[in-house]
Amino acid sequence: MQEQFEATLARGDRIEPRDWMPDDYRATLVRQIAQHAHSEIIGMQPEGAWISRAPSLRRKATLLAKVQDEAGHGLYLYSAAETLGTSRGELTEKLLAGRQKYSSIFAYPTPSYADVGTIGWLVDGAAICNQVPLCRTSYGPYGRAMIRVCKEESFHQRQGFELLMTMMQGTDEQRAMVQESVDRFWWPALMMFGPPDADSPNTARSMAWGIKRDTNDDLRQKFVDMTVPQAERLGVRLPDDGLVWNEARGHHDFTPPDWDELAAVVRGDGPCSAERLAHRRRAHEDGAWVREAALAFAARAEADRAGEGAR
Ligand code: FAQ
Repeated sequence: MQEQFEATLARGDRIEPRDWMPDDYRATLVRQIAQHAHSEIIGMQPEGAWISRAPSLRRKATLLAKVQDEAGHGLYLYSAAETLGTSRGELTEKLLAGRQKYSSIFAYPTPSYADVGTIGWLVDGAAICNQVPLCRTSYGPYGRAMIRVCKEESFHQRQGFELLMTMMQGTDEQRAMVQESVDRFWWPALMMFGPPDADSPNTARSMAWGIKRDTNDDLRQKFVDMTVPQAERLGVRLPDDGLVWNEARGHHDFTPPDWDELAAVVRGDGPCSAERLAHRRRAHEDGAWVREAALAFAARAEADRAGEGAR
């Protein structure tokens, strides 16, 4: 069985739910997919806070649609995790108990409306860099979920860029709002890719299994290279004096973010960590009656079907 698993990976074929897989491969996938799903759901909060205060009907409708898309991404991902023998309820309980994580980026506040644009541009931009290679991940249901997620994330990134471009063409005050927001989000966006490769306990094994296709540092570099010309086009400054084009490397050099800060946020000590989990817990409790009603409806439908079968 182990040989068959390895041969499938060596051929570049996908592992499917019914295939044999090593326990560690399964556990790693559940960990990563669950963390990813939780990020999408918790990630609805920072931007969702602006739905009621969006400055126009068009901006409100766009933001509503984007936040709903994130909910959809969470659902595809929980479904992908369920094919590995776990349930969405179980994963949610682990998140609420602090036993599973969500992306560090969502532990930061969104005090300014410009943050809606910055999240679209930088956070969805980083998500695209990280997730496009995951369309080729070795586990079938995860890779297939990623295809639609990435298409929608590209659209989200464009909407963020367009929002910021509109503000940059506005008043001095609006331009200052954009710059202030970019100054706050730049470093946390770099942290989204995880710790440096040398300090990443999971990367080597996840790469060998084809779960991850690129290392954290390679994806971070790709993000920086992609973002610099976009920042120039927008007319914002990325807040790093060490950010320069390195001709010999064919890449931009840049200052690494504060890794101690990432470690603290990952531990659950981010500026909004407690608030995000408390909000998620409240929403889960408030939704209990919906889950109970859906289960009762399903049980009733099942009983009706069984009754019809017996007649
Ligand atoms: N935040 O050994 P590694 C989105 C943890 S995009 C929190 O390098 P790995 C879209 C890591 O889990 C965001 N924890 O780990 C959106 C591990 O801890 P563990 C979601 C982090 O897995 C946009 C430990 O540190 N995207 O939601 C972070 O090989 C706008 C050691 O790290 C994904 O989840 C972090 N930044 O690589 C939504 C993408 N970094 O579990 C709304 C899929 C590391 O051993 C609005 N995930 N950790 O206890 C991945 O690609 C990988 O899991 C990485 C981490 C790259 C995040």
